[in-house]
Amino acid sequence: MSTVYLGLGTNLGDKTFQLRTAVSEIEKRIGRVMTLSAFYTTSPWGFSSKNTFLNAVCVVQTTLSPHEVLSITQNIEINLGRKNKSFTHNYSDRLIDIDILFYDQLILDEANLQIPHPLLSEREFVLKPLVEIAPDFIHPVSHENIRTLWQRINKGLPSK
Ligand code: PH2
Ligand code: MG
Ligand code: MG
Repeated sequence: MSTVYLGLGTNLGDKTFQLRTAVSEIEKRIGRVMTLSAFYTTSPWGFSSKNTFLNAVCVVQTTLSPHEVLSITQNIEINLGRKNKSFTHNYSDRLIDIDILFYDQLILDEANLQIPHPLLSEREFVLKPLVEIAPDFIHPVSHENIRTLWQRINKGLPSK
């Protein structure tokens, strides 16, 4: 059994409904959702939009491999109506986005899947819900815990 940390975000439609539906699909198809953060209203990061985001993270116990988790999260995104996928920093408004943040202490660097998520240490919208539910989790690359990453970004200091 492995533990996967998923980041969820939406800035279109009924955002609370989108996040709740995504979590229930994750529970049905990926594994038991052990912890779910609060839903945080956040400003668009890395692009400009008039639509604010609702973000959350959850911790899931799964027997699936990272690639199986990826293909199911992508299928859930499509089922929830996602049309436009962003490629490298060309972000756009979306009904739902589900990102793999961590998978145990695994480090994976492949063209279609990087774990840990390469930008998570720079993203307040990820670290804020993550520090709520997993402050002591150690980032397998930087070896710092989530609380430390959160404090750095919260003080406006650059991520290492
Ligand atoms: N996701 C992005 C880019 N920018 N900003 C916020 N606030 N929340 C997100 O989930 C988000 C973003 C790329 O997936
Ligand atoms: Mg994303
Ligand atoms: Mg994504």
